[in-house]
Amino acid sequence: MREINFDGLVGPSHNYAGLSLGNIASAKNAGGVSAPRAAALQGLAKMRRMLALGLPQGVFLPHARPDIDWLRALGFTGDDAGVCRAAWAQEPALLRNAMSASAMWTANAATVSPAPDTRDGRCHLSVANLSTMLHRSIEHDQTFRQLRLAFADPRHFAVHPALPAGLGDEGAANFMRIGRSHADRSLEMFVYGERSSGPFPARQHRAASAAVARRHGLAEGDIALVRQSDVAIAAGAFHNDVVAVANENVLFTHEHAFADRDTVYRDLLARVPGAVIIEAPAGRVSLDAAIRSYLFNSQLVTLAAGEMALVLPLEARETPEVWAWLEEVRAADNPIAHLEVVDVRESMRNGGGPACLRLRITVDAEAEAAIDPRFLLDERRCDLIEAEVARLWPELIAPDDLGEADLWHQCQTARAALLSALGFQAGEL
Ligand code: SUG
Repeated sequence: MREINFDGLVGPSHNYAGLSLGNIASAKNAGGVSAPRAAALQGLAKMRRMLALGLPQGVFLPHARPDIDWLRALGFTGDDAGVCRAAWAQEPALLRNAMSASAMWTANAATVSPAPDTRDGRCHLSVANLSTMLHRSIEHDQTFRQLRLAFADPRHFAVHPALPAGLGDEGAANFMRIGRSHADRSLEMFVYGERSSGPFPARQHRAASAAVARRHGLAEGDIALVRQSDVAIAAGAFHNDVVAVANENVLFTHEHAFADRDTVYRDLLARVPGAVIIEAPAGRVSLDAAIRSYLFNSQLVTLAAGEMALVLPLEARETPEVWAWLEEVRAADNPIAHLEVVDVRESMRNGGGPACLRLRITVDAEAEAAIDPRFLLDERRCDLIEAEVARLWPELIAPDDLGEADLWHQCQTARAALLSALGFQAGEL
């Protein structure tokens, strides 16, 4: 079995509208000028880097933006431009939401339980409702459509729609799978937040995590429901993957990621023989530095030789206390042997690091062959995407541009051209 990372391609409407309460980068950069073309090229370069490391790579495509159907459902009428014009005039905040390119962060697209963990031996995917943030709550319809197309074969996959909105679910960003190897039945750790007295919302509800685990048919003994620490949420860790990441038998985490760290570690070590916990003590790496640098929002991957690599954002190398500790981790006796640095600055300014940009799907050869190949990448398909992005994605978007008919039109035509170049029929996605 092997793990395929499906990255979200940054859409042409990528902008800094500051829509995410509790996401410090998004708030800090609100009102800034974004660079959608550079953003998509940065993301694509990361996908190519993964291919170069010998890892399989997939892609999910940008959602239709502005989301005209959503605006129509909110009562705006007319042709596409008329709908947007009315929204911009009456409720500009709604149009900003309808223009968000947030579907790029595919760690939030769904929660995935690979076949070895599930009762029926199929890979189960539950689309996340993302209901805590308005701009993200728009995503699940189009995500469901895309996942159902990509993983259409019912012999290998079961794709579940989003949970009811009252149960906040943020997908794989609050989920870690830890076991002996990708191929072994593993412990599925669901990390939730409690509504706290803190300044920011806890986006993942415990009941949502439990519902996903039930739907996926996981055995009781393979589930851990773990509470995220309030301190981490208050410091800006709006998702658990900002303070922890796991791969095969390794948990790489900050000391303050979980509410009850000792119990979490004890339970993990008891249930997963051979588990390795690599913890950043707060005395070496402050929670603030971890969140600023997105050290834990790295992709922890297993390379062909069996060694692990951390694929980190540039910001981690630029934060001295973080990089010094990482060099020690690399030199120490543990599975992490390589540090790979990628530039995803445009996404980082909205609080999305390397790990936010990807959804992991672990499959055996037969299930892999059943995936719609239009969602899988090789260098040639990367070239194809790159050419369309370079030709059609806007270079810059300033806040007021979001009200411009030219931009709405450009976002629609750029996406349509890309989908057609990749072999999708109009209306298929
Ligand atoms: O949901 N940012 C995203 C970032 C998601 C990161 N994903 C993971 N940690 N897995 C969010 O907060 C910013 C959008 C804006 O402000 O326009 C935004 O939605």
